[in-house]
Amino acid sequence: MRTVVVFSGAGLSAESGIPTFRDSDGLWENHKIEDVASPEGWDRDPELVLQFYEQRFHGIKQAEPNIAHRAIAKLEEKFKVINITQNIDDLLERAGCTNVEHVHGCINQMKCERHYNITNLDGDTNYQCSYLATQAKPVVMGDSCPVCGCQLRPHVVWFGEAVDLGYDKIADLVREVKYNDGVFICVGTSAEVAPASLLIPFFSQVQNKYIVNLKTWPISDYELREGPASEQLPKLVEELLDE
Ligand code: BJW
Repeated sequence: MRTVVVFSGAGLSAESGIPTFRDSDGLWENHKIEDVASPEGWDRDPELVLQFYEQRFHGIKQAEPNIAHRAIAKLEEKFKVINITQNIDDLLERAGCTNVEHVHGCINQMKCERHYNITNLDGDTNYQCSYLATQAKPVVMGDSCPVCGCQLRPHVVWFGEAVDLGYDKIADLVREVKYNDGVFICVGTSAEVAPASLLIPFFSQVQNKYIVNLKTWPISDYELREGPASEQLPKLVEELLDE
């Protein structure tokens, strides 16, 4: 079975009413990144950070998957599909996708503020506090970790925090896609944030690769499908299913 890897960003969920980050009217227009998406911001004013994510939690709960999410799920009729998403929403899962990796975390989960890991010289990872659980309602000030008693926070990845990307796994995935005539689709991301953005150069050795975005992309070896994901992805998916 051919493998399709779909790497997505905020543009995929924009037409579900979830704002992107860097477009005009995006989330960073109204919030300073360093205040709401960094460990330093959390140390300064955790209440502000929790309010920001409480709004996001409710916004995501109210949103519905759009045609583009559903088109990705449809690919599973014929392909092994692996979603690597930077989005913290669960719209891919709600559209029916069965294999979704959230590299920047997920709004449906919460963790202890001491969840950060320390990797020793042998490469072993030890969590300061390993508490990680599903959150059915947004975390508020005073919600404390049942393991160590510290404040809880949403399970999202802020600037300066480690991204769980597993380079060995990615290298295996690139090989898998390359050798089973697979496909790499990058949809709705500005690719401004590393290390997730490095997936794009990693997959450049794959033959069938597409960028789906509202705006032109200065990247030569990818086929650009310019326009809203809700128009471009269903078309691309139909083409791939017809091959
Ligand atoms: C459409 C559309 C439609 C619209 N159809 N398309 C220099 C200084 C300091 C740091 C760095 C530095 N250089 C590199 C770094 C590292 C830093 C980084 O990359 N910074 C850059 C900004 C420069 N990265 C990190 O800090 C990462 N961690 C790290 O590097 O750790 C090192 C480490 C190792 C070991 C131990 C410890 C540390 C962490 C990055 C975490 C990013 N987190 C956020 C918030 C997550 C939680 C939340 O959602 O609130 O992730 S930031 C934000 O950006 C979010 C997104 O996932 C991410 C990417 O944004 P995305 O999805 O691309 O959205 P936009 O808005 O940028 O783009 C939308 C796109 O959609 C546009 O192209 C539109 O055209 C398009 N679009 N509508 C199709 N309808």
